[in-house]
Amino acid sequence: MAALEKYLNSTEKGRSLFESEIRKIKTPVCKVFIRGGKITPVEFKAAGLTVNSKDAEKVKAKFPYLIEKNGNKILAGTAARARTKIKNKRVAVLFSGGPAAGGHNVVAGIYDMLGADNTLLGVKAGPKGLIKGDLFEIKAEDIKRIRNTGGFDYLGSDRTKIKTPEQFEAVKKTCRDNKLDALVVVGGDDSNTNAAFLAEYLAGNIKEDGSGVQVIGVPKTIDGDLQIGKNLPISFGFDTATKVYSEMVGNILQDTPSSRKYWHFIKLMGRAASHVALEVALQTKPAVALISEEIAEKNMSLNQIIENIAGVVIERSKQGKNYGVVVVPEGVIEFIPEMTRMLKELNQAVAEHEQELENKDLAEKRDILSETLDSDNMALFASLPEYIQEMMLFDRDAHGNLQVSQIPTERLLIDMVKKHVKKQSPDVKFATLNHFFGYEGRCGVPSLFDAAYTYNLGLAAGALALAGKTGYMASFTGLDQGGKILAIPLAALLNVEVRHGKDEMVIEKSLVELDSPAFKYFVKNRERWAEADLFNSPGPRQLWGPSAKQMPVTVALNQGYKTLEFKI
Ligand code: FBP
Repeated sequence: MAALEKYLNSTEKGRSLFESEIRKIKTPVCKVFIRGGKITPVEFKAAGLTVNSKDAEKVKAKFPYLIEKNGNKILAGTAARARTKIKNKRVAVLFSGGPAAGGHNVVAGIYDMLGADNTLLGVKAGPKGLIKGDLFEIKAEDIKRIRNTGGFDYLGSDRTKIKTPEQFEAVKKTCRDNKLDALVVVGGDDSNTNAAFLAEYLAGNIKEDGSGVQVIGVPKTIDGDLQIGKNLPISFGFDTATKVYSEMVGNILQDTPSSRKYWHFIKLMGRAASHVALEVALQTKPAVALISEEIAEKNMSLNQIIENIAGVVIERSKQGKNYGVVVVPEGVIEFIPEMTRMLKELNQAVAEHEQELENKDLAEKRDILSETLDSDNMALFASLPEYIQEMMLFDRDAHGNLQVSQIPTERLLIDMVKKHVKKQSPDVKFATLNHFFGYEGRCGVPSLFDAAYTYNLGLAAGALALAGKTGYMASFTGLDQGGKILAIPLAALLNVEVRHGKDEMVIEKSLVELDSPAFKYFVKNRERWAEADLFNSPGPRQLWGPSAKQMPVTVALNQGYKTLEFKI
């Protein structure tokens, strides 16, 4: 075989030159973990900070063990006074929910913290694997292979919610069968809510000596909606995803004045909150970026949104710029108040008239629905493009609810803006293209920020396991000044929310706040970005060189940092 061919074969299975090089990168480690040049466990002490549930009494009734033991006090990781050897602990780790870059480094961090005297087990395929008892021992050679790599493929993941008594019982059995001392759940708001319930359930009488199994959470989600002010600046995966999207949006922006013929409507992932859209807007400075939380708070109608976008299109056309970029957050539909009202009524009407609607054409269906829907809701429904009306009547989940994330919002906006522009200014050229960037950003090689952030979160989770703590989520903050390790009590984070018509205790999703420095900065500048081409094309995320140490812009602004550079 020719030498080049031989080399090419040797790069199979994640051994491209790039992947081989990134495995060698030494991620920065918070100095609290280093003693004598080696990774060392830390002690956890009260940090003088608290988290406060709005429903503290109800939480206390449901989580007597965790509230009694941890209360609402945040702990800080501090250098241990003496080196104590902890041996023979068995810790398992699982991924839960959608993938996010850096998950493998969480595993590496836990592994390195536990050291050779303890055992780390991997749970295959997320919570489902925990219920089934599908665990395996993680070895040093695996860690070498997965370090700094993207994806969740080493363990796998799923979205099973552990909720029935049988599922909790099965988890208990898995813990006993595998002689577990601790379980680390790497997930978003729902998975960390689940971790709180597991921590309470597994608190006692699990092991032979009558003690419990510790449960520790790690904050993950590209959506960035698991943040707790200064105590948790961001969930991991957000930085990588937004850097990937910013590169792609930046490239498209660079194309617009080059080809001078298209308006691009780009939907960005982020099921509910608009953190991703805001971050990408701050990194790339497009002509328009919608922020769902602003739309909801200002009670904007779909028509107003369309008018605003059309206004920018017409104004730019006057300057000869028949091109531009509109950034659209994935979840925007559910934040338009009149839309949510209409969809609620539509869901009920479709369920009531299920049989009548069958085998009818769209006009006939509208007639049937108009007898039930309120006139405003009916008018809004009828104003939507017909393919969207069809989708809204057919694409439903097992509970009969519309799968809003399936709606091609970017196409809907294009069609409605087109109609509006044609009516207002028939001579304006408005050629469009639509895109959806989502899966492209979840599994790429982690940015240096995410690689370091996740490795330190893994070290923190491992240290919490060694310190015998349960019911905490690991956090890493103070990212402009060397970093600070925190442990946030999970039960105290819970609040009562109505989900699927029932009261549930959950960790609230953190949404974009309109009085946050990041949103204010956006508002201050967006008109200039709409008018003139002031866009950025930030390029691929870099792992070496001056831009490698850049953290998310929204994080730096909201945390009040003076610089974009993370310093660990
Ligand atoms: P997590 O909150 O579980 O991290 O997932 C977030 C997300 O990436 C959203 O942005 C997106 O809407 C969703 O997952 C897509 O889910 P799926 O992987 O089931 O298609």
